[in-house]
Amino acid sequence: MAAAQIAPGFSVGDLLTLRREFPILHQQVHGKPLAFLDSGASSQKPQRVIRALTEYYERTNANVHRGVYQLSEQATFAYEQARGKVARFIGARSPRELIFTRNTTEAINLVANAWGGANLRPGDRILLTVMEHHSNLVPWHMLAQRSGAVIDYLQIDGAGRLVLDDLKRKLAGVKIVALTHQSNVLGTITPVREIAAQAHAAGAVVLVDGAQSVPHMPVDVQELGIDFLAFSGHKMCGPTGIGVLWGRKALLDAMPPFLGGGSMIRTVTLAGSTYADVPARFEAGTPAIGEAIALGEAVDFLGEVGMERIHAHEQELTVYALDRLAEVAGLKVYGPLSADDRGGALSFTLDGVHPHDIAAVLDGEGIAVRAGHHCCQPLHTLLDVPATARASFYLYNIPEEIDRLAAGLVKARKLFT
Ligand code: 7TS
Repeated sequence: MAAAQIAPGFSVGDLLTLRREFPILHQQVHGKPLAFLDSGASSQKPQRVIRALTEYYERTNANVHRGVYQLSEQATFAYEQARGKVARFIGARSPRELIFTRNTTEAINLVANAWGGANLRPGDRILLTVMEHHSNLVPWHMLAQRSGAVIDYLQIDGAGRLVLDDLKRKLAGVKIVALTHQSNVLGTITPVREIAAQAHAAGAVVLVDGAQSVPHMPVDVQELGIDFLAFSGHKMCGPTGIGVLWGRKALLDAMPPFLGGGSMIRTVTLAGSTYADVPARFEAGTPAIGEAIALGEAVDFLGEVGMERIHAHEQELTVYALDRLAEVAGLKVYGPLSADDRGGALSFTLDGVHPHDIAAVLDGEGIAVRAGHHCCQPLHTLLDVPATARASFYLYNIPEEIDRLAAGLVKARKLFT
């Protein structure tokens, strides 16, 4: 997206107000103010989301879809209301297209098992990209092993962008394309709409891993023209233990169940079972009720702040961080070096300093970053580094935290070289 097209980010006043809503941010770590730069792993939660969770347990807690008593009806109403809020947030046609899962990982496993099990035959092809998180690789590896399907990968160029020259050829015989919308390592935003259109023309369905996009930019499933979208509540100001699979209704309706048990059946006899309609068919057992309700509160919050503004703010931070990090001697950033087609996950290495040592020195400065392979081992093999350090931004981060990051990196380099 060109800078001119995006809404302006936040004013200093907006940011101060926003930050006040996140109680965890206002603490000292090792005697320094916390600079939380690891929202790519899990975001912090505003007070109103924490309150929604505790209020559920204090006032409404009861199992859903079973009791006729008032509390159970209230819990069911709130749970289904949350489904509606999240569905609207991503532009779904109906809340019935939205399945609550534990996280992105479970949502992708659901599709690989239920859709993949029913649709893939030996020799069918699955198309992924080399920059996928393990949760969008391993379920397909497992499916390929079970079904005899074959996996191919879209490659990346030196700047970390997908190579699409040979997309048409790679799509031949492909039944499903599964790709990330935003890389959790490189920050690359992928051209999902273009890939989905070509994939559909080739007869494939498209699953998008939205774990790093839905929290950070406006995502509309109709506009993207995709078939499945997976994302996690905990990365978008919601609680852990709640995630989402959105799917086109016709595809979901045709899919057999993934997990079996209570709540997902129509009838059970000793001879066998028949299954409920979607979404109940895919929500076996007692769901994460309070967490779903609190995720509903999180999307209300994000919607009120405005996803365009959140994206614009993160782009401003990313431009600033790319500038500041370029001043650090020996530092190499991976992924696109312009903010136009990247989000605010910045992975880097520092000559002579192991990424874990970078993270430890920064921790001493009160700065939280992640180090490691970020669940993207194949990508790190390709980049020819065992690990990187990563700073990732969200709506509550401020430029001063990036100044502290740059200073911390200079200090780490001095300590270790
Ligand atoms: N896909 C992407 C692109 C991710 O970044 C992550 C988590 C997942 C899937 C899995 O999400 P989960 O909620 O099911 O665990 N990424 C990270 C990360 O980058 N650091 O910690 C978790």
